[in-house]
Amino acid sequence: MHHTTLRPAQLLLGALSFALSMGVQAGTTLYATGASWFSNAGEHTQSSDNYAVGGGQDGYTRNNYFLFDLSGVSGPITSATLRVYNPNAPVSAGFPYGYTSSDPTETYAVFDVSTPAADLAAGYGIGSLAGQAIFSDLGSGQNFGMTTASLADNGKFVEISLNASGLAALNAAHGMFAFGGTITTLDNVVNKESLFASAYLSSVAPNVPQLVISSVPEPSESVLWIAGLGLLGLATRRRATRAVRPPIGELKR
Ligand SMILES: [Ca+2]
Ligand SMILES: [Ca+2]
Repeated sequence: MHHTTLRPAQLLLGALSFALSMGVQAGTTLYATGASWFSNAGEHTQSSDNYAVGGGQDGYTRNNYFLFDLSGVSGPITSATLRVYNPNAPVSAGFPYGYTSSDPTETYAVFDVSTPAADLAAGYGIGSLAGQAIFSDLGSGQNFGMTTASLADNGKFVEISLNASGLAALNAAHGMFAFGGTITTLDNVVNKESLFASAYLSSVAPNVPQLVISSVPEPSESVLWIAGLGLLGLATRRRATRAVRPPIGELKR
């Protein structure tokens, strides 16, 4: 009959390992719900989800953005990586794609965005002052991280590990959250110095840009876990005591 005393102990072990795997550090991957670019002339095509960034042969410079829905994230985020797919094929024959620069590397930096999500989605024509202000917002302010990109990144995810400012901003956010992006190593020549060329949010599946986060559970969840483990421990001890103690009838004999 010793298996009846073993079972609560096994339950306790199971609960412990579950708590360790699930509760202490949970990993979540969020997929971008929006992405696009604004040019330095203030242009933004409302329906476009092309997230190319940098200098183009048309003489315009582009900053991009990525939108994520954080409403399902609970608990403090302890680390986060923005992963953005960089194509290795043109969207149409002859189009530039991925990393296109005469320089061996370019630096891509991620910034805070103070523009509301609804304004990021709206359309703006060339010369729009509102569009130009958004272009500036996407490439300035608080830096959240940066990375060096090269031809070797074509056909891969470019990864930007978020710094303390980025984590603080994520933890302060509720609902929709936007990252702005810019190439900080552009020269002053009209040429191609771009990243994510030919990249469209709607056509890069299954390589949709993503935010991979690690978070700890809410304090209330932790308390529940500890309380649950305590109750299991108590049950284990009670059963063990009951099994060891002989029946009352036997004691009288
Ligand atoms: Ca900004
Ligand atoms: Ca450059």
